[in-house]
Amino acid sequence: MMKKTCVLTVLIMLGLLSILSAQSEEKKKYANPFGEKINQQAKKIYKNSQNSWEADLGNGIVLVYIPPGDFEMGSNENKDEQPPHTVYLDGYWMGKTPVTVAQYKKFTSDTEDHFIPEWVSKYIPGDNHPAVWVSWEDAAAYCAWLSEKTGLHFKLPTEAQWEKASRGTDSRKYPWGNFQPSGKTVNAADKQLSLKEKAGWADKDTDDGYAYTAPVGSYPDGASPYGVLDMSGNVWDWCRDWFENEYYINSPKKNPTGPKRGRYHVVRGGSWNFDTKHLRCSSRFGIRPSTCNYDLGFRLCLEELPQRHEDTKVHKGS
Ligand SMILES: [Ca+2]
Ligand SMILES: [Ca+2]
Repeated sequence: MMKKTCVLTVLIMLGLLSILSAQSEEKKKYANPFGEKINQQAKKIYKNSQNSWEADLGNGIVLVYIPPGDFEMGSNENKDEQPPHTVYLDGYWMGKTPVTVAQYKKFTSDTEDHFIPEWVSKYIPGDNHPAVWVSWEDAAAYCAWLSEKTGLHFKLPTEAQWEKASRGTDSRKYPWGNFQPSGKTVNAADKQLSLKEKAGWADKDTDDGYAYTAPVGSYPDGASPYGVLDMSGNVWDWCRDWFENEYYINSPKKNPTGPKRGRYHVVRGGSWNFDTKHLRCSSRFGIRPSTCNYDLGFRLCLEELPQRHEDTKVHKGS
């Protein structure tokens, strides 16, 4: 009997040891240059197909790392996008997709507030669709709530962070490049919408498969240079900044955060209910912060920096 107990104890000890060593192997596998907080919170951190770091926080929340450096912001296409100018941004993490209905529901049930009205489900028929009917205040409250839950400091992206995550550093017109939008790259106002609604602005020659919102991440061919999805189309994304037409004339060249005050907050990227002109990466628009709409959602941003610059360099090539 005594012998059996001993054998059993040894077996249990061996089992525990193998679990512990597997865990440390797992940690090694995902060795990365990022801060302790995000490493603790992330289920895993890995390189995506565009060779960008991606952090999976669970519950479908995936962030893509946008490395520090310059990019060209703005364009000559519209007055409010002029002049095109070089902007430097520190590194940051951008939500790979808009916040989903499932993720947002955890917040509404926890806070017993900020509910999406039932009738809006026509536009968001599943939990993996983007949350809509979310005001700027609701979106900011979600970020504060998630920050409290995770200990990570989530915010809405600035307009500059949004644009860099969308177009990268080569001044491209759309997240996927310079060729015109198609039914494979983006959910915009297309044939499907014109079949359901009187939408004269819809492009009847394009079929992206969805009249209203599409499940997030449905258009991998429309990914940005970093692998961020749904930047153009699907839903508009709220940004942190106030909107001002002439902001770029005197905006800071490093980490701009928008005008000090305003009446409208920036929204970016167009949606299922808009034609292709707002799908350009540099296209800008402003909406009152209390506005809710069935094609307006948001995505997360996290300004969690790498621990040391040297670490980033080492791991970039790995
Ligand atoms: Ca569509
Ligand atoms: Ca979008």
